[in-house]
This record gives sequence, structure tokens and C-alpha cells, in this order.
Amino acid sequence: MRHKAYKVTPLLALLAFAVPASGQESVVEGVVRVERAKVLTTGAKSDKEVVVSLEPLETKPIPPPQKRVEMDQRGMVFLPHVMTVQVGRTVAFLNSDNDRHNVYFLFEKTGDTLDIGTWGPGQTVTHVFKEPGVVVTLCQLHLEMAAYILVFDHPFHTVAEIRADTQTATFKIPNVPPGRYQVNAWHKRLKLKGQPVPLVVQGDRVAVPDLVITKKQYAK
Ligand SMILES: [Cu+2]
Repeated sequence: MRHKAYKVTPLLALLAFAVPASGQESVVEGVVRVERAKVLTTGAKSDKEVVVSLEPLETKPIPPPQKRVEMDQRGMVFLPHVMTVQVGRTVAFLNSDNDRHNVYFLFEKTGDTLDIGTWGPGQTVTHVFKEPGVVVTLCQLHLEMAAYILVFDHPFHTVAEIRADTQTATFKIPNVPPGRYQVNAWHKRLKLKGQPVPLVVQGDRVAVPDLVITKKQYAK
């Protein structure tokens, strides 16, 4: 049976526009607080980066972005110091120094290592991670150099920065489809207090209860 055709009045069109379509993606935002510890935000011992991720419990796999991400070696440090990337996305390792550098991975989960080579100024080597996990990234030629790459099998992750004065970091993860997730936080020295936070994403903006990171002995 065919429906009768009718004209949409301008008022109806406006109303339809104002109501969000079902299945719309959300922005997930919140705060990470440092408790019973002090995070340095400047200098060589800075550890201001905290990674927040939303582990999907039911959404369909999402392919990684085509655009590559970059990690540089500049002034004898890895830049950025902490990076997140999705499994299958290309990571380009640059060398912006007038010196040779090496890139060497230590996979925290398995203890396996992988040396992807040593190269000179201006050269780039790419790598694609195939498994999620924490990858400690080192240079065999300069033992003081270290970075952390967190590999996820989904695109819902971000690196937030802890502020010196408040010892808090705000984070925002856009384009999150409706569904159930677990919110987790990773810091190179501190641990998430308690268990990953369950979260139901639905609606325009979704706020996460404060996440607390603290020393290992206080994290339970
Ligand atoms: Cu080096």
C-alpha cells in the first residue's frame, strides 16, 4: 500500500531538525584527579600525561583511520612522550635530530621486544601495531630516551594533561556511538583507583564520574 504524498510545512521541518536522530554519537567528557601523589608537569621527570579510554562492550568494530600518526625524535626525546593509537593504524617514526636514532619496542603484556631499525636525520620508518597493549618505546643508541604507546582495538581513547596547580586533567572523547563501555585511565606511574567505571552512552554529551589515579598501594 502506498502512502499518500504530502508537503512538509516549514514548521515541521524545523521540528525534525531540532530533535536528534536516534543512534547519534556522543561526546564523553570528565576529569581525572590525582590523589595522595604529586605529578610533575615540567622537566625531564614530567609525567603529566594520562590516557583515558572507553572499552566498548557491545559496539561493532570500527576500522582505524587512514591518516597516519607521528612520533618524532627531536632534541634527544620522543615526541609525544605518551601516544595512543588504534590497532591497524600506521605510526610514522621521524628523526628530526642531527644524529642517528633507533626505535625498539618492549611489549608490556608479553615481554616481547622488537627492533624496527636505526636511521639517520630526516628519515622516517613506519610501523603498524597488530595487538592492543602498552608498548614501551626505546632507543638503543640513547638509553635515556623512552616513550609510551598505548594500542587499543577501538578508536575511543585520548591523552589528557594533568595541570600543575589543580592536579587534575580534563578529557573529551568525541564521536562515541550509543552503547555500554568501561572507562579506564592509564598513567605511567600511578594507577586507577578501583575498577574501570561502567558507562552507558546515550544522548548528546555524557559525563563520566571523576576518575582517580593514585599510588599503587592506595589504588585498591
Ligand atoms: Cu636515540
